[in-house]
Amino acid sequence: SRDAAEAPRSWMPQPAPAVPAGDDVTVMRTAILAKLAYALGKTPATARDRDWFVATALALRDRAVAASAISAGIVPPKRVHYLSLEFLIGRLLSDAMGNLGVAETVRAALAGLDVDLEAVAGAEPDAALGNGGLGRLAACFMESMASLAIPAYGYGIRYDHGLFRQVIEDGVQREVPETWLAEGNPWEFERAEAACEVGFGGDVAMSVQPDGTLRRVWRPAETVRAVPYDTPVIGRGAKHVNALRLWAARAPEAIDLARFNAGDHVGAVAERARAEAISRVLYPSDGTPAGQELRLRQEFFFTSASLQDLVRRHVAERGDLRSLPDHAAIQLNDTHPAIAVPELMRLLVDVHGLSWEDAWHVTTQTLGYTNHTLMPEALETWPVELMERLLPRHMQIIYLINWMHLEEVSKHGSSPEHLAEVSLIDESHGKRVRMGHLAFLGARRVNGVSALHTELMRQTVFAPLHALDTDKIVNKTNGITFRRWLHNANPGLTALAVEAVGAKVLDDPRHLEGLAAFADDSAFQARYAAVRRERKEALARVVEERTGIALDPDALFDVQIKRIHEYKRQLLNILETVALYQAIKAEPHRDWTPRVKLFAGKAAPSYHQAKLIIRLASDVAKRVNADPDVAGRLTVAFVPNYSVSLAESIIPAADLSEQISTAGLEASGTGNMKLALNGALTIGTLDGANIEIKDHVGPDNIFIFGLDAAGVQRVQAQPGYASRAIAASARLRGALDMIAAGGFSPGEPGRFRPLVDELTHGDRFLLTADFDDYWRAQREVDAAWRRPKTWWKSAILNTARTAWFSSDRTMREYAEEIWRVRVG
Ligand code: B1N
Repeated sequence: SRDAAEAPRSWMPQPAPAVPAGDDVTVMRTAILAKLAYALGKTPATARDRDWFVATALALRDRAVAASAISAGIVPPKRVHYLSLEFLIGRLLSDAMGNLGVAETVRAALAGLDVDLEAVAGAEPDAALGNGGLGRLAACFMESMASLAIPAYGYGIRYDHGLFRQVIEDGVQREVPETWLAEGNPWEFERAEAACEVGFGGDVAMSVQPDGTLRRVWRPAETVRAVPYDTPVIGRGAKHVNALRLWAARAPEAIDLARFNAGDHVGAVAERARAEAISRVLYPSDGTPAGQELRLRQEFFFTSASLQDLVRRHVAERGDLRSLPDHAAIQLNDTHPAIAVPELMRLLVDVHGLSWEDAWHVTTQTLGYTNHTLMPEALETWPVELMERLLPRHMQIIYLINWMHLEEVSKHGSSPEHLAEVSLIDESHGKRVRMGHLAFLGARRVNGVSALHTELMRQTVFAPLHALDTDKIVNKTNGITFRRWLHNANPGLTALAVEAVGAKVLDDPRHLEGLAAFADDSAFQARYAAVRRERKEALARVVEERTGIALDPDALFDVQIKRIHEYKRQLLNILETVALYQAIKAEPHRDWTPRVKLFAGKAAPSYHQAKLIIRLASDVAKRVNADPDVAGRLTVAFVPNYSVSLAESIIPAADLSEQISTAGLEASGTGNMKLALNGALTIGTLDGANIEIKDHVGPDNIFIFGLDAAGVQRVQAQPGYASRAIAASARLRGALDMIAAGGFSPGEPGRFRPLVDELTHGDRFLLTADFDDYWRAQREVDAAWRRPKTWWKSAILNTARTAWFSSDRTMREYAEEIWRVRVG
């Protein structure tokens, strides 16, 4: 950061004029200096990188507001409302500059002040309001909707603390609170005037209406104020701007004055602490249910506030709520906002007086539900007892929906077993509300996130409900925004693509296909490889800074970056690493392909096996990196604190992308798309979107191994497969034995016992079944790397043929088939 004690510069006294004048760069510089002076109260001499960031962000926000239809009071024909408990947006500066088309202007404006744009951009904290793929998907969708000019609100929670910061100490993950708001947030507008009240608890009473009819009214015991904060989401070319509206929880009364005056200074603010706890922290669970009352309070809090907000807007703009489906689509990102089904019914029936039938029609014509996982332990259910206590009126509505639903199903003659399967209430282990079923019944369309996942939804978890309405489940394969994951994260590759196929590729990624014509061209290959090389050198600097491990940019960079989860099988990758280490030591003079294995990802704090996998990766790295026998051939690093911004530096530098989940368990994956787009070749199973990536890039340009989803089901039906697989593979045994014998934990030989035990007794995720074929595929990778002409051809073809994975394509499909909203 800059030295505050530096001598004043000649340009320092220059006041920030109110009216911009001069060329673009001068105007921008003036705007930034004005923010620095009048919004921050700083001078260039006292400004830190962080202050320059805030000043720049504020100057850009002005332009976003100027471009916004919302500020212009335009009422679009129909809006999308994307409800998500997570928005993993990361940093916003380069998105904003890119989409406003001012990146070079800002760079020059700052350079003229002797300020480096990279340093300023690096001072922005990541908004880590999500765990992984689900939250990042919501962020990509928001960017694409703005770029496609789809009028939309994103609705979520403004967590004070996003996903924890991961510190690795002696291989052990420690979680440290994350404080992205500590120095304020220049992108957002607080809109205290638009606050809503959200109730909890209490009872349900009857009230006589003026016309003599009876209505049920919920009388909550407790209310929490939801205060919205809007962040502008700027579309490409700033032709359209949407809002991400995040709710903060506040107590209705800041302080209990009577208690305070009676001397109870802590008790006077206890209520407030309880209310505000709702938006305090993001749950760090990813794919595992957080069975906590606070989690249910978070879910209802943001869902209710969002529905109240959009209902209020509709009434103001259109009057009659029966026309809601014509003007609003509401998308539920997983079941976290599934309480929207009874909450919308309550608002329509109890508050606005619609008949049950009209309200049910409005609800089921407005809601859509996206499922992101079929793993049984990740499917949300809430105890009926908890729901009755926290949301008594909603529980009544759920019972009524269920009663009508079961009546309807029974008409066609149904067995008790069938009724139990389709019921909203699971009675197998205490009474619990099945949130997936609730969302399914309340939605007009239910979608999966890849072709395979959608097919498995129809065949497994949702099969009984699917049979009742076979048009309801549709597929919408995930996508990623190319503006962030190619244009901003990899400007070198983007410049090369523009040079080769023209600037039109920036507006329509389908033009990337034109790169295929250059795939064989050695001059083009050399330039493509040079871009990669430069990114690898930059990544090597980052990794050395964070871990002390030096990487050789000439080696193959093999990366597995994602949440740590047993089904994602980081352990399979580590086992292969150990086997490779042993093989190199056994034959040190063979011409091994030099490889760097990079791991990064967070484990849920209470997920012990996942934390042990991190520890094993770190311990393996320690031994391998210290062994001169393998030096220059194998290097292993676990890079701490994986985040959106770390992903932005790893992805452009990756040669090989590890997508090795047990087939049938990764709903889609989106890191797989980012890496393929940036030209990393995939080694992967036929799972999630890997299958569609293979279809697009072609089988010669991807390394597929292992069981497919059907094969997994077959093997899982054969008890004892793990011991047979281990017995059959000397290589696997060698790796397992070395780990079990303390080869990587000499001071504590039993350290990895739980991992070894899981593999030898049970092996839920079939690592043992896939190991040998994975090894085979990895040696194919080695051989391919030693044929640079074909390697780079494949890499270029990956970039050329992954245009379909743009989230613009995904959003167009949602707009047309789910939301029925016009694009542009
Ligand atoms: O959603 C992503 C997919 O690409 C991934 O394959 C999928 O694993 C991921 C509970 C989840 N599924 N379920 C979650 C996250 C947080 C939580 O509290 C579940 N995340 C996914 C986008 O479709």
